[in-house]
Amino acid sequence: MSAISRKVLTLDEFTILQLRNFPNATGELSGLLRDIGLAAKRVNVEVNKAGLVDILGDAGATNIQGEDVKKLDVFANNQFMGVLRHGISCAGIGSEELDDFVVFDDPVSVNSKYVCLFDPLDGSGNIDVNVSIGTIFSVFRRVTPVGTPVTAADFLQPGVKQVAAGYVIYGSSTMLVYATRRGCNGFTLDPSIGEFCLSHPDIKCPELGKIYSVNHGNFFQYDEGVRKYIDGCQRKNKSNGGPYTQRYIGSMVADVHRNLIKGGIFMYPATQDKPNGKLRLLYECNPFAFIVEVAGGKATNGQQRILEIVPTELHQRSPLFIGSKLMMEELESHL
Ligand code: AHM
Ligand code: MG
Repeated sequence: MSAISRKVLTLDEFTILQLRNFPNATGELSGLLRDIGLAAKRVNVEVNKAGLVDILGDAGATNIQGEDVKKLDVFANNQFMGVLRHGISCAGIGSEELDDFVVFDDPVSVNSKYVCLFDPLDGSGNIDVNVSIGTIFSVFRRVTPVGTPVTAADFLQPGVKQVAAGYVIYGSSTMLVYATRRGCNGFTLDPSIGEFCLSHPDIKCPELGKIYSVNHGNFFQYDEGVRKYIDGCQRKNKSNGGPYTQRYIGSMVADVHRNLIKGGIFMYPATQDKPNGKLRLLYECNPFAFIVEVAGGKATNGQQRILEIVPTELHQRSPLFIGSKLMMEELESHL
């Protein structure tokens, strides 16, 4: 093996290498991913010292959805918004933490062709207890003309139109995983050089896994079909290799990441209390649906492919079933 082929690729090197295959590409998407990687590194530093400094705990406000906002959520939101605003690849953003989308209308940003939606710090209920949390992002090509301020139409596109989607997991090590139509790749942060390095090339979700992830506390609030499927997960079944193992961290990024690598199914169904489920379509369901589909899995709301839902609101919620292809097909036969 030559010295070059042994070399570990950084996130920047990898995106530039991809770019070389497209002579007409402008490099804007690479720039966007570099900006996101930078914000992720800054957030990672704060997440790592969350127990030490007074950044831990409630910021004392509630977000648009009436949920407590933790200080680190605010910090993460500001970091991602800041790098994208000051970068040259993003014309506007939507965030879980902001009531409305934000237009970047300075002369440079207004000429960018992408908009970005993100959940800056998902699983924030886990911050206080040192459990993995994450950032989720979704990138669309705008539908309004370049050079004009972005509008709601740029953000309310169905997930199939995503150009890229990804997540960062702040865990035992910090990883950035992103997918484009060409594949899904994972990068682990090497703290000694402060770079994300390609560690999981061309991720494929196993067709069948042994893990199911769901909040069992809500079991009696789920529809009959969902309850039947969950019941089946706990029984010996030669055709599906059951019984499965139940794993539920309560951080979607960590739960779906594990299932993506090991094979499994993650569910956040509708409940009596939450008839549309809990998770947000635009910055939680859509990006993961895109990533998991690129990796060979499936994602639905129980009736429809997640990526085909046409959104009507920035913060709309959706039930979510996502994971290994054969497990999803078995679930669908119950719904
Ligand atoms: P958040 O965006 O307020 O952090 O909520 C999203 C999180 C997901 O990461 C996780 O899968 C889910 O909420 C867990 O919810 P529950 O505690 O109801 O099972
Ligand atoms: Mg969140």
